[in-house]
Amino acid sequence: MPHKKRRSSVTTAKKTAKVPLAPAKASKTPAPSEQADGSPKPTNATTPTSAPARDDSASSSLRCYNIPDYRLEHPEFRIFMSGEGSSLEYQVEGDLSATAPPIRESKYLSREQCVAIYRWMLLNRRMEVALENLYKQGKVVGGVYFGLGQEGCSCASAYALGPDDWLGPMIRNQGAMLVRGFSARDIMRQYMAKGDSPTWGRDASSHFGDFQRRNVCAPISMLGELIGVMNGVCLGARLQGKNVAGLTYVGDGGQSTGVTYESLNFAAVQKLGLVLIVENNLWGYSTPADMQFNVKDLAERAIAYGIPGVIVDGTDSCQVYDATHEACERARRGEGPTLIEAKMMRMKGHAIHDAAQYVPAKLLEYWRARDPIARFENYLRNEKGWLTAEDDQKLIDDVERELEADREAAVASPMPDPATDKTHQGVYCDPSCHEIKPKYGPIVAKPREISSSGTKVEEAAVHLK
Ligand SMILES: Cc1ncc(C[n+]2csc(CCOP(=O)(O)OP(=O)(O)O)c2C)c(N)n1
Ligand SMILES: [Mg+2]
Repeated sequence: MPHKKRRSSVTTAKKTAKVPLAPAKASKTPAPSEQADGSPKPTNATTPTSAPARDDSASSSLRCYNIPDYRLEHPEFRIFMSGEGSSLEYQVEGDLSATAPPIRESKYLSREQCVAIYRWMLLNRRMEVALENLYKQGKVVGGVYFGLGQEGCSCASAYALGPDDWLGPMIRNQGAMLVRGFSARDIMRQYMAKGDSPTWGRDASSHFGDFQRRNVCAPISMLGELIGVMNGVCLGARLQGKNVAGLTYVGDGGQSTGVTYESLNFAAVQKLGLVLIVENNLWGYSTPADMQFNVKDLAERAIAYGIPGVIVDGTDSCQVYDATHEACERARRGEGPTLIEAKMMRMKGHAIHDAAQYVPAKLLEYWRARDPIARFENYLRNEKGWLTAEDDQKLIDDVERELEADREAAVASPMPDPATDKTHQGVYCDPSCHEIKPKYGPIVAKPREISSSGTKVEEAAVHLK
């Protein structure tokens, strides 16, 4: 058995190295992160024994894994604790002087699509500013979570989904909710626990979805749990004869939970269409990434599951879109899950109650210069010439107008009235609540192909019969 296991790992390694992600077509001169042929430089490759010092059996079993890295810069810094007692603080060490890199040209996005993503990002940010103000006015019930600095990741990834695909957002992915069809009005009503909010005032935060029209699973606060739910969505669709992409997110902290491992492993073995974006925003509450895990890049963990992993700059919408698009295509072809590590920075505290004074100022400054919206705006206006100053202003004004109308409507919405609201009495579904039926067609159970190891693997439904 050990022999068999080793052989299958080698196969996996080869597959991992062949992730069908290619560099942007417009990059004629290799960027610092690229090799001469334009392909992204793999990071952290474990070198095989092509030129071993000693050709013994141990060295000949060494394998090589590549993680494509689409970033145009590779910041090297470390956050560590210094001092003691009341003077304990985090410090950052490394080169933080580099100017922000350009946006990487997308292989897929048209001018109209880029402008559309830019608009979603603007709406995402402006809505969160409005939410912060509503909170300060005492109108929000509970807390508010922000995705400041992560709008490119949320919006561009959700933009890559097709109508039959599914989204499982987490608390910072309000931009993804907007892209998937919820309005800012819905989100603001939800935070204010209004009677006409998506959960009719039963939840005062971001725990809502829509599995009938928008294919959105509600966020689950227990970190990593949503991955298993998205697995179920993908498996369910497949049993109905359709491969769909199920996009969800986990943080740099959440990625270390046991359920994340279990769910990713299950997705890998069953070749489910899971697209997992690991949002490495450098902080899990007040714990810096450097104190949470020991690998250099979280995408490396994909190797252990035997699935493709890829690194993108989470503040570059084009990179996020391209990687997510290719992962979704792979999912729809039934080829299995992909792990995308998006590197960026959480630019506010964990939630509104957290002033994040523990974050070194220099680090904030560094990432502020990598603001996803300002950089994308510069790309559209100055690098591509796709947006004139006038059109940009019109678009911003339009977003402001839409948001103001939504904010007013949300504030004017009534609070729930349990005495008069007879329709939405319960918190939980009961059999009369709604019909649960297959979405894509009748259940079909097909035997899956024979795996390379010769074992015949069959669909779960066969076992359920
Ligand atoms: C299983 C589990 N453990 C702990 C928590 C409490 N908790 C909520 S958010 C959070 C930090 C999450 O950090 P990260 O995963 O990096 O996501 P980010 O907030 O940075 O987006 C923790 C520890 C939880 N919700 N679930
Ligand atoms: Mg985090």
